[in-house]
Amino acid sequence: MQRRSLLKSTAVLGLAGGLGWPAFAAGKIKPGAKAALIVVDVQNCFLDGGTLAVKGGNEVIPVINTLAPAFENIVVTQDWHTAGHASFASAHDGKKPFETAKLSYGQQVLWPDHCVQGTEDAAVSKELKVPTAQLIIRKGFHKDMDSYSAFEEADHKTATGLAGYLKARGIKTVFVTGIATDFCVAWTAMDARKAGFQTYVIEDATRGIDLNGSLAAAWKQMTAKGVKRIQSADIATA
Ligand code: VGL
Ligand code: ZN
Repeated sequence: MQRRSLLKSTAVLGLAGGLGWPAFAAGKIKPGAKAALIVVDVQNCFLDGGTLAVKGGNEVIPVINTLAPAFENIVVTQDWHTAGHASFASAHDGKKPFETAKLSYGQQVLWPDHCVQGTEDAAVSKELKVPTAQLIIRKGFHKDMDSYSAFEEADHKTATGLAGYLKARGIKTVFVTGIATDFCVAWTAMDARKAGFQTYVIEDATRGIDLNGSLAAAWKQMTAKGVKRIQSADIATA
């Protein structure tokens, strides 16, 4: 039934196009009232000059700024660590950044000190233009636990409340953008699927860290979980 009505509406759209209507949504995804844009960690720490700068990170900003007006619902996330956080190599004797350590909830990649609460490094980039964003989710603020995902912390138990917020507002579909593709974007997208949302990652609106092949691995895992990989040009923007 759903498929048949989809076919029908496609035919109508095709006809409308032929009659000279604007190429409105032709082959493009038009996010409606039930869709939300999630902008992950576009913070100074992950941008040029930041404590954990991601190559090309700044390039996501104009892409997200162009997408934002097409969304009625926008959520921004912020990596928000305590000083001396367990995800920092500096908190573990003899460990260097990008090595791993076994913590209570499993293996943890150890990072340079980054995104410490209240610092300019942790601020959302001033270049990011998402004036209609209604919610900022801060994560990674428990000293002994990391949280790549905007939905749940690394123990896969402690919820941030984002799923409930989105569901209470009737959101069915999320579009994930930001930094880093292979960590916070991927974990957020996979948890969005787990929470029952239709989930897209807009690839050119993300950049990855790519630690030992982590970027390709993340895409493989995301795809296996039903996350759809699209480009910003696939979205109908004004
Ligand atoms: C992130 C590493 C450490 C991310 C956050 O935003 O992807 N990556 N903390
Ligand atoms: Zn972090």
